[in-house]
Amino acid sequence: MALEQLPIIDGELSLDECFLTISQADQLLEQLLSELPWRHDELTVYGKSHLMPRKHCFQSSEKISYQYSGLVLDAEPYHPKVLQLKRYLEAVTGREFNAVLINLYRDGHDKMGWHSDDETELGDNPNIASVSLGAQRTFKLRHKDKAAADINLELAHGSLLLMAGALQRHWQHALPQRKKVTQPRINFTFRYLYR
Ligand SMILES: O=C(O)CCC(=O)C(=O)O
Ligand SMILES: [Mn+2]
Repeated sequence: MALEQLPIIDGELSLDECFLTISQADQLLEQLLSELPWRHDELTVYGKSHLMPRKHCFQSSEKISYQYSGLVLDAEPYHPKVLQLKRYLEAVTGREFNAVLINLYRDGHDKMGWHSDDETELGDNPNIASVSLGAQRTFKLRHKDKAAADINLELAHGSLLLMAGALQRHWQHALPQRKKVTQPRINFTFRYLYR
């Protein structure tokens, strides 16, 4: 399959629902669920600590750290399968990535709130390649100035969503809870961090 451009204003969005084959996605999910060094960090909100509603890890071949949600994550080396995925993505998209944030949503209670991937280290018009494995979940986008209707995408096992252009400046995204979902989901967001 191929990346298909979705109609959107103020940014670029493309989706390949079958970026990986089901058997590639199955194998990767099973191996990475058990082999990635998942962290379960706490966040402090209004002076109170809470465990985050997901687990995560951050990988790169460079000695970089990523400041995100009030945390500083130091990069761990790539898992060989994650490095392989990065190389495949770079070949398919023609874009370069030097780090990946990997989130584990253990079931439909885990989630991510509204935000843009607009940290300074990502530069002005970041390319963010999002690969999903496991339970299908809804990925929501909303325009910051309400200049367009909200967009809901179903991100399937083995799909690739590419966010590019001015998207992070004009839109926010979120992954809401889906309490009926009992299966885990892994999401990789490959990024390029400038230092
Ligand atoms: O899990 C997802 O699909 C989105 C993750 C995300 O937005 C992020 O890691 O910044
Ligand atoms: Mn994001």
